[in-house]
Amino acid sequence: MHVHVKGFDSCAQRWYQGRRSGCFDARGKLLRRLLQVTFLAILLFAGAPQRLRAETGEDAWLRYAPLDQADVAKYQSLPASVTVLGDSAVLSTAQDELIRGVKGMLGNTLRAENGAPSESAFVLGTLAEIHAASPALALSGDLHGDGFLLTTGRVHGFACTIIAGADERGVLYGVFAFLSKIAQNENVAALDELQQPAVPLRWVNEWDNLNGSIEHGFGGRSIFFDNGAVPADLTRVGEYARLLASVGINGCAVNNVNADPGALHDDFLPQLARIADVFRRWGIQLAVSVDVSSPKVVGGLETFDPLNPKVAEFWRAKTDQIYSLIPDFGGFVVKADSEGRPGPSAYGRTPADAANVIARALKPHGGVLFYRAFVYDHHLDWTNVKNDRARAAYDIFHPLDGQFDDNVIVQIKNGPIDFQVREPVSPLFGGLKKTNQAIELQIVQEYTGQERHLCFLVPMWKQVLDFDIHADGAGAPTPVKVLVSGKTFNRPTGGFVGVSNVGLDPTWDGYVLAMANLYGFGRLAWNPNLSASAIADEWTRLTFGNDPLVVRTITAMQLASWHAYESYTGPLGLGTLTNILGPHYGPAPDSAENNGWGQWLRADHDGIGMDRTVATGTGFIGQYSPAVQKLYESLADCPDNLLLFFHHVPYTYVLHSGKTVIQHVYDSHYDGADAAATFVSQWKSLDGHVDDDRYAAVLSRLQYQAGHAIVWRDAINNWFLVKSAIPDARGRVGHNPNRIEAESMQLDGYVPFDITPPEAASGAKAVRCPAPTEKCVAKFRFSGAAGWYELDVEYFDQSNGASKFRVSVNDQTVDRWIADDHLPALKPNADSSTRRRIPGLALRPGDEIQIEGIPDGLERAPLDYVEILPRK
Ligand code: GCW
Repeated sequence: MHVHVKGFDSCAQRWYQGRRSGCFDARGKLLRRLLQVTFLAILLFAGAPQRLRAETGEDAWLRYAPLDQADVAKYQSLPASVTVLGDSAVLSTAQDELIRGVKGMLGNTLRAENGAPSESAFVLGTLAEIHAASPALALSGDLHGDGFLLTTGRVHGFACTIIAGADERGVLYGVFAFLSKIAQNENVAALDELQQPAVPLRWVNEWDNLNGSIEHGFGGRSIFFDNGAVPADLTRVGEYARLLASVGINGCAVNNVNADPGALHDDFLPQLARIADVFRRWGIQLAVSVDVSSPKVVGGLETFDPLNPKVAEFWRAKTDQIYSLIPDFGGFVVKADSEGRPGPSAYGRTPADAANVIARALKPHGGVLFYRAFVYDHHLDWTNVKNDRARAAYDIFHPLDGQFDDNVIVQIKNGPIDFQVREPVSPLFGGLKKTNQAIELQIVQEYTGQERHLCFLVPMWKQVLDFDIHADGAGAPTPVKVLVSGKTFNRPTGGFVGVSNVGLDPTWDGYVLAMANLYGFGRLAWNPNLSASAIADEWTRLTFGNDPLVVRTITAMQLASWHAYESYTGPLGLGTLTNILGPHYGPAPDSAENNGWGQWLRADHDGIGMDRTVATGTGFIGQYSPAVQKLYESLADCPDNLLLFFHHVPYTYVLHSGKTVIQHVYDSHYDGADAAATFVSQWKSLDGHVDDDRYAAVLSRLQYQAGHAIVWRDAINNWFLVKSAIPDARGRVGHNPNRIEAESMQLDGYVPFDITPPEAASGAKAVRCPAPTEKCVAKFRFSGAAGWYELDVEYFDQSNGASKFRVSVNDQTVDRWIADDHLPALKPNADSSTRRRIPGLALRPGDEIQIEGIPDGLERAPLDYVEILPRK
């Protein structure tokens, strides 16, 4: 049952022209409508199988929503009690969780017991405890790591459902897996299932600053820190730990890798210990990012040279101090010699020197050190065509292979640049054979739409994980997913690290649909052999229920989303063509060129792409094994989707697909923007099948995305048109017959101005109020045929003001709104460009359409264009 209540918006926004009475009228109407709707709802709800509760997204995939009566029946033979063998915080969490889940979904409260069962029961315990309690029970002994076993058997003579773990965490994971089956309506009667995690270390990193902000966090402020301290209320931390544990995450580094040395101050450590206390019962180890200059900055030494004995002593004493407060502390994460961070190069030392001195302090306690391979020079000389940032990680770390202690893990981003929409696999995965390695994936969508665009990253991660990098020469296949487990070269450890960056927002990351990425990360870290579609399907069922239409539709949208995003941002391996010097959000391809950051496109009038070949380019391809080199070195073999990452070609170069590069760019941008528009209609088909709140929140994000995909499409295509001077064979680029540019309207108060970069606005110009003023007006006469139309107003919504807009037709107000979407921009550009759609307007030739803007703060009610299309 889904009920729309319209009217709130217009009511809330009426105040600004003293139109209180209008608001009051609207409220009266609203009240009447609410009454009607309630009456209708009562009628319809009578006998309805299931109510759709209002949801915020806070429960994510752990909703434990009541099952339909028919489905509840399926689980009637489950035991009525749950007993725990053993006594620990994690085990009692497991017991509580089982009770909570069963109660939520089936409506029954299980009896909580301890010790050997005295009736048919759920029996929870480690394998060792279960063996001890019931030696006759033959359970599969091959359980290790954090693995678990779900089975049935007789314990003390009673028929029991057994959830056994290799360790206590395994028991908790087993409980979550069992509950997930019920939530997905699966049969649990004759269970016999053993699951083992693929890798031992399954961590997330949070880029939270101690002041409470988050570097590239899109879900509000930090749950861990506020104003330099760990807050008193850690409720959300506990809830987050629960979410993480439910997908098998066992470690979390809570502070930004751009680490504030203050995290190691004596008076801060007890605060961190409070977070660890919350994590502990969920089996999550706290970890901390550290700045390698801490011996100097925190310890007061005159040096942080890793080979100086005093520096070693600092790390030993500091680490001992941490373990005295946090006995199960996980370890440290280090970013050094990267993007301005201090590092061992200051003393002519290597990353291995810097890593080992800290790792040796952790070793006696069983802690680990993740040393990030994201080390590169961001002052590269761009005039030297042999320079290549992509080479950096391999050039620096490969020669050190074998020099890292065995509790050091080199943490490698999936690609050689930086979490772009598509990159080849980092060659470093194949370049370390005597060193532990972990893959770093970015769950938060920094370069992939910042939780405003739908972009399900699991399909991308799957391609990376399944990629055979041929690290073993002629030996067996060595896909990345196996390399990072440590199994290929018999390393003691390895893992997955996901950059998560959740915040206080009820949705955690800012967007209900984006939580599929956090879920998917955990599931892949546990089992990288799961398919993207299986993960999307699971996540959808757990997040929205088992309605087949919902499952089918959302799964399809998720699976299509990465390709769509890639198509309208940066196809052919160019990377996300975003503003790399700004918020990494909207289009601004020139920002990549002619600076030291090394994300060059090498675009000129004739062609585009980085030549990374061994034969004529930077030699980056030579960092791969011969089999992979063969895949990329020749134009004949190189796949289209990475062509411009590896090769510089003319715009007229013909792809394997038969299209020229330039026409592919044009077409893919139109196709991608069209795909984004279909997400809106797909989602609309779920009206009434998804609870109102999440339905509305997602719809508004998807509508925004559809508009911003057009901003991307037009900006990138215009940029290519200007560079190449080759027109779109299909005549679309630069021709928008239904568009009326603001600068061509009749302006009263508004003045035209040039947008930078020019491709960020239609026609490179927009209009704005010149200074703080009461209002500005832009108007024009409609010249089309009479009929129903939809009218799009493209304007700029900066975060430094909340301008008001009003649209009228022949003096009749047809829409008004306030521009306060908090987009990541202080200027009118492609980051702030956004769309207001007025869906159904009856227009006749000669109608006067007027847009009125009232500036606010530094936002001067900027306006780009109006587009009028026949109503669909
Ligand atoms: O891409 C860059 C991000 C930085 C980040 C860095 C890294 C934490 O823009 O914000 O710093 O990657 O991964 O270290």
